[in-house]
Amino acid sequence: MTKIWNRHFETMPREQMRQVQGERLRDTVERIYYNVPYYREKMQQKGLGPEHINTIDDLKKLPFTTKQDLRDNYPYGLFAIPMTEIIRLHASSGTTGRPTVVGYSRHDIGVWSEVMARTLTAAGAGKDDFIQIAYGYGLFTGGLGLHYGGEKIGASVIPISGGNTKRQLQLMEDFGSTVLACTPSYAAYLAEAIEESGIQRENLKLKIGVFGAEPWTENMRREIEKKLKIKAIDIYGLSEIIGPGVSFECEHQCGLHINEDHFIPEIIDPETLEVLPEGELGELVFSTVTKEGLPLIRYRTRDLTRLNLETCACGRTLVRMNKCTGRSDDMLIIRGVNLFPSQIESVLLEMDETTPHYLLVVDRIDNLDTLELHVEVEDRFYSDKISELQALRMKIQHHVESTTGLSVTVKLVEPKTIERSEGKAKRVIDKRKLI
Ligand code: DLL
Repeated sequence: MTKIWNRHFETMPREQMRQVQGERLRDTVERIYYNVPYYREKMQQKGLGPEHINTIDDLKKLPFTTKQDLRDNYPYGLFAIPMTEIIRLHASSGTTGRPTVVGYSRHDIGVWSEVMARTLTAAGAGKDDFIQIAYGYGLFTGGLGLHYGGEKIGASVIPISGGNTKRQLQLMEDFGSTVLACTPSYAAYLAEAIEESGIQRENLKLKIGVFGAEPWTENMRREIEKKLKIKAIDIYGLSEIIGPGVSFECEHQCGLHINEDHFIPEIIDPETLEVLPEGELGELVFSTVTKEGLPLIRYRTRDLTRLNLETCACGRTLVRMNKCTGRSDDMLIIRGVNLFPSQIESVLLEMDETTPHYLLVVDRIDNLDTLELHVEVEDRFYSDKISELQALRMKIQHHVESTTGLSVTVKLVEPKTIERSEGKAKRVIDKRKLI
């Protein structure tokens, strides 16, 4: 039978869940109204007081929160409890300006461990497992998030942190790691490194991967699963909401279950800000309803996905979100055409000759956007014959153009020359933004 960490909440009938969410929302709104001046003002501007929020249906009355609001109140302005009650700080770097700072009370660390215990249990991990945590430890939430969850389920946690690939492989073999936790791009890199190291796969005990923190496609999943001979599970989260542990896949790999007794999701149209009906694609928004340190109401993630309320084959009733393959702010607009880097990744992984290691270089020359794709060729297809490489270049160009509708210049590069990432991968250089 499917193992479920918290059967009560993870399989709760939907109507009961809405009840729980409504009660918790009411409590959270009361706390932020009295403790966070920023929220009090925003609610007052809308003519709202805590008495107006009674059920989950009242959620849509509340104002949104954005990353900019966190920046404007840097570092601690949105915290809802005194600093004496905050026992941990994390931060996410972001692309511009100041980091976003998040704070946890002891209770919050408990919530985080709980949702991570659910995540790891759904991935198939338990007491007998050795979890190699190759997410970065530090201000990034990946390392410590997985760490507390791993300890909570009673697994043996190996807090190796990111990087130092040689050591990762040595410990993986010597310590008998059964679960690998890292970004999918680092997992792809480790798979390559294992092939090169001469380590025999049968000497490794690896069986599960818990990968997240960046978008990755189904094709990438299949590639990693094949190369590492493991089951690769997608996990999603963001620092502002708690870190990893917001949602997780189960063994059926058909959408990520959201821990919605703690984080209530909505999908909105990013332009009109209207809430969209179940199943429609839009921007994911979360309200935290159990957090004490930094409760956030209707936080706009910028991640694009859709929700599915059907009960999963695993028995969980928790609403599922689709794999996130793009963010509204990752989307490139090239000559008016929308392009997500994940579309390129998918094309490359469908071809035998190429690896998922690529770099998109976008520029503007004479007022016209240009798109250049640097692709690494699989070792065995890298040839000295110019004509063969030329044919391959044309083939990739054709595939990319027919999938995306954009003309592209393809540059083939030698195997292992595109920089590997030990954390989140960088796939795009947009020179238009640098000007
Ligand atoms: O990346 C938390 C995390 C750590 C999640 C380890 C999973 C595993 P941030 O650094 O704040 O937090 O980045 C959050 O990363 O808004 C998404 O755009 C992206 N992201 C996270 N997980 C996934 C995923 C952590 N599974 C931002 N698929 C989010 C796609 C993801 N994107």
